[in-house]
Amino acid sequence: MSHYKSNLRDIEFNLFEVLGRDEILGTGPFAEVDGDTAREILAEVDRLSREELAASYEDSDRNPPVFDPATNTAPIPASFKKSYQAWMDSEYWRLQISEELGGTPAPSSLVWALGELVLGANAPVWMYGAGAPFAGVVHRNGNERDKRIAEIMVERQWGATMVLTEPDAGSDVGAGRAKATPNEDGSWNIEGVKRFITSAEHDMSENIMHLVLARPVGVEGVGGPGTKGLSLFLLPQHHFDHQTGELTGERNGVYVTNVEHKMGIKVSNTCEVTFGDPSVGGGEPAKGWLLGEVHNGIAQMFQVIENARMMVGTKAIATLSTGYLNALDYAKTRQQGADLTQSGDKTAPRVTITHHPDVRRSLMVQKSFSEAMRALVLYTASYQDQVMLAEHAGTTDTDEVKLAAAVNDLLLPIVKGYGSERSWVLLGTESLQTFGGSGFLQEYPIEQYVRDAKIDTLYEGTTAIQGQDFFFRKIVKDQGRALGHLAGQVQAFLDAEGGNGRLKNERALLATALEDTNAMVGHMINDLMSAQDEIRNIYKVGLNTSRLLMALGDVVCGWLLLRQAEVALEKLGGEPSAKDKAFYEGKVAAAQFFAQYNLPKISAERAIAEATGLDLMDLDEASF
Ligand code: ST9
Ligand code: FAD
Repeated sequence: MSHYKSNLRDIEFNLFEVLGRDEILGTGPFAEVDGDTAREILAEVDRLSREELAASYEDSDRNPPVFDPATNTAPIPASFKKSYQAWMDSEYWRLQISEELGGTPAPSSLVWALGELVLGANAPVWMYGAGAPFAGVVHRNGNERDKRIAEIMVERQWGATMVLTEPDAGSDVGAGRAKATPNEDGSWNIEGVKRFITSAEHDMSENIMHLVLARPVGVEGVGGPGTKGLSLFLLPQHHFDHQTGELTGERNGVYVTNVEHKMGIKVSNTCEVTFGDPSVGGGEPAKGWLLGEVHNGIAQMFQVIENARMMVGTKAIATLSTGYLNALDYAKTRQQGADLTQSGDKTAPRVTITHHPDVRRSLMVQKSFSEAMRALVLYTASYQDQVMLAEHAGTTDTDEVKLAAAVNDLLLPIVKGYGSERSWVLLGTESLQTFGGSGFLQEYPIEQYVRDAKIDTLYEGTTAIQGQDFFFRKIVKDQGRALGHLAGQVQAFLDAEGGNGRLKNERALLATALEDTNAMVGHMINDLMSAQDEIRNIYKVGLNTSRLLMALGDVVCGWLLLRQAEVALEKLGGEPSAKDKAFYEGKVAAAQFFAQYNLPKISAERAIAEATGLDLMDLDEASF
């Protein structure tokens, strides 16, 4: 039986009943994918995920790849290879790339809906299979040479990596020391050691293209300090003919010199990569090409990072959803204790644990958060759809499209930072807990979910980095434009009458939560302004950036659920089937629960933010 329990009904509810994606499917850049095709694809990827992709989830955790230092390889277990091949053979990864690269473009919202299914079933399949979207970034930023390389990457289904991190440069990417020196033929030699590089070694494609940040040396005007001095180089594992793609038989001096032993996602090789070290491998130089022949590495790499942050948030949320549905199944059959109303009667019949108030609370916590965060992912993706449509129409310069791009940027740290924190915590405190002691066993998938989801709060920028990105870049630097738009959307919902009867109380809770978060933002901006006179006041801001991220995440999620509840209430007013009736009632219940049990906590967060002083920063380190 599959470990993976998907929620296709809710995915379709989001896409078609709430976000109205039928309106854009089959049009413009998405001409090839109309609404019916999208539904067929969803059904097939759902099946594929639950069956072939999920099949190796457990085995590849228990029998992960082993690094062989003699050959610098870490072969992938056969079970996982089968899942990977099933995904590649399905060709659905082509929905993520442009027609020029052999793709069939689909709206981002459909892509991330499919992403949820694949990532929930076996996330490393999606990651190893990301060569084509990586090629998309190469194509978009490349010159003629790079565009051909991108085509080859897709034609030959090469793997690809993003190579930023070094032992002394994690969150602080700008501290990277890997250096690049130019060769006379226009190529560059890279030297240095990178750490924690996902998918840098495996035996599932004939070649791997590394997208590497390194600092040019010996060239006037480039390669200064910090992130802005980094350039992006394309380094293949094996050299190849840049026209035909045929491997030349020459190895490039890019070697994996270690594979980490990890808590989770063990089949996803996390590699130390050594570039151009004469004592490693065959001692070849590590030769690469400057992407687009422009020194703009960090901005180019952020095109990959933005996609990867969306991926990580979606992975986390997908895992919480399957964790919840597994817990729900278990709770429906596990009998333990009598109903609380009969607790005095020792002969009372035993009931399933779904009868116990605390289990019900826990299940609804899981349901409401996983559905809220699915809504968050797909709502965010709907802004990406808008940008894609504009790119196709050549109208990206309009204020409306610029705003859509900014709103997407604002929402990304919520998807990644809030999504991963809430998911990882709830998988442990609620989903695993529902199983009692059995949750701790490897017989059930939850303990692996907990281990596999922890990474999501760490890579692609830790939660602290997401909080800072959210406040300093996405709110302050943006001068509050995107945030103003989002808050305006919530306010417009509150001002309208929809669902006002049954959801009256919850709408009032949302209004208070919005007011609280507005006040938090205002307070933090005042602290920031006051830092112009007293620089240490910026610490007060730093003490609250993660808090604000989580609070605003709750507001957006609360609002999205209430918006869904409004749609559900409308449907309930018609004549839904019994199955749909239960589904829509569940939507209303989840929205009410989320508002009643979470939103009031934001007032406390506001009080904490407003009371923030400098005591913590004044405390001597010795007193910790
Ligand atoms: C990692 C990988 O952890 C984990 C999983 C890998 C799985 C791989 C496979 C799946 C991926 C699939 C991808 C396929 C690709 C598909 C693409 C399809 C379309 N937004 O604030 P400043 C830029 S990898 C955009 O001064 P600092 C911007 O250019 C490791 N751009 O920063 C800016 O210039 P300007 C991940 C942004 O103080 C410039 O950076 N590691 C953003 O110098 C400088 O900005 C991390 O994530 C943004 N949000 O450096 C590092 N932010 O301002 C985490 C910055 O002029 N650390 N830029 O526009 C950080 O993010 C730091 O904040 C820092 C700070 C490094 C940016
Ligand atoms: P550090 O930056 O040392 O952070 C330590 C702690 O300090 C964290 O809690 C952090 O939040 C906090 N902190 C650091 N700086 C600040 C600050 N300025 N303000 C507040 N708090 C701060 N990298 C790649 O380039 N490519 C990959 O494919 C890749 N895959 C990975 C796969 C795995 C399994 C892992 C574990 C990592 C991967 N990484 C990859 C690296 C990953 O992106 C980094 O681990 C991450 O960015 C954090 O860096 P660090 O581990 O050095 O932690």
